[in-house]
Amino acid sequence: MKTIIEPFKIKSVEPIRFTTKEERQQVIEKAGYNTFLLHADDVLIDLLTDSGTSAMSSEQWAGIMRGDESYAGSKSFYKFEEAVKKITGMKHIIPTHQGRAAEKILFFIVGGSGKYFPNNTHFDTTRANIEFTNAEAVDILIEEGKHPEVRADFKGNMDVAQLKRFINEKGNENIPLCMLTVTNNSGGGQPVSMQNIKEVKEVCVKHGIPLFLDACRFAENAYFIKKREKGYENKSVLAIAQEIFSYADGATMSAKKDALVNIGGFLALNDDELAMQCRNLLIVTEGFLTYGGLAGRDLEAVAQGLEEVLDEHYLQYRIRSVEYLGEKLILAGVPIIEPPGGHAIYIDAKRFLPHVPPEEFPGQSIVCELYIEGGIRAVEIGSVMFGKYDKEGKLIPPPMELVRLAIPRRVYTQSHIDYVIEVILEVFQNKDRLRGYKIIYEAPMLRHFTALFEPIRK
Ligand code: P71
Repeated sequence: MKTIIEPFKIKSVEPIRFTTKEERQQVIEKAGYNTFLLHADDVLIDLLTDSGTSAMSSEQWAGIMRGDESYAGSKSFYKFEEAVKKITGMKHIIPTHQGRAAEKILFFIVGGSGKYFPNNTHFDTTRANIEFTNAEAVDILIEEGKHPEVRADFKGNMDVAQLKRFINEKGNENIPLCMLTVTNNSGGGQPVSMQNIKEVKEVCVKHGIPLFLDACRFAENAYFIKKREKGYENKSVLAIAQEIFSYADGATMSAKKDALVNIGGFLALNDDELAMQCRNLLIVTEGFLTYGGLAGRDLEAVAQGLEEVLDEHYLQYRIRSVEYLGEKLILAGVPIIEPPGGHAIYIDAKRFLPHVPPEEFPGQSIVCELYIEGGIRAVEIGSVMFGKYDKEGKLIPPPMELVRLAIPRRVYTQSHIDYVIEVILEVFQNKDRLRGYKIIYEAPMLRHFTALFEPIRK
């Protein structure tokens, strides 16, 4: 087998700025040791997120010029609608400016106190939008998915037996919908199998609960199904994606991931009544029905991106380039979630820094060190992002303490990734020197975006 290469050549480049370690030490201190608060210009390799950071193709840029900016009934909207319908098969396609806007509209309507929303694992914005309505967001992930070192093909699967128990306990009348996040971002970018989607759907049908997808990374999930699930090896990724959506009654999507654009999203629905309610809210908060907070040109770029993301050469390169980073780290003994996920590598901070307890945010410590050592920006997905407090103000940590290295789509080359590996290995060698952090400021919701930290000096 020959090297799997980037299935594109580069037409336009963007310089990255080099800084010294001393500069980075000052800059991160000034940012309160929170990488969200860094100036991107001070970052060399930006692995904060794969969201909105894709490089667009020449065809997408051409679409930007073709964008029809009519307020109502834009030609670009119909192109967008057709592209989304082709994949999702859904009846109502509602554009939104990004994923969380779709979530906000949906949960504002179906949420409220006394309601429960099960998911394999809610991502932070989904959880926040549910909790904002005083409803409860509940994670029902299979046990394997909670153990970084356990290798399994579909660690994003929902625990179906537990879902059944949950429905019996809470009552289906209190569960307006059940969600599946494909791939499971908070759990390591791990895919959900078609078998699991079908089983969850069956349970939902039996109890009259609609099934929704959080579909940000549906193409990566579909590719994993093709590679790992029996019976799908000869199906096209498009056909697999269509089958995934065929089991869903609705979907929220951040187009900033698998639609290969810098901004955009949508809500897709089959239910006429719910769609009408969502559209009414859309007009109040996002914009008219045919643009939903986006420009016509953005809709063009999404339509084109949805076509390109299902190209199997692209997906082969995409999944392989993430796996390449993971393989090299595993080989060097760095603990990561195994197997590598679709859009990111997740360092297991608990095993990387066993001497730093969750209350001292081991993930945040690694994130800061990666920046200081090599100008690499990553993000903590652990007690900073998902930690809660009990009545006594004691931290309730989530099951895993992770550092995510998210790989923007079509942006970095193999030598960028080789450099990232070198920096991680250097930090790993010096891990005993790393110390924990404490929070000195935090917002009441989604605190990770703006929290300020201080190193704990013992
Ligand atoms: C990611 C993001 C973007 C992000 C959000 C919060 C903190 C840091 C980075 C966004 C997702 C997502 C899933 C599964 C919904 C959203 C919201 N992910 N569901 O992973 O991963 O989409 O950003 O377009 O509003 O870095 P949105």
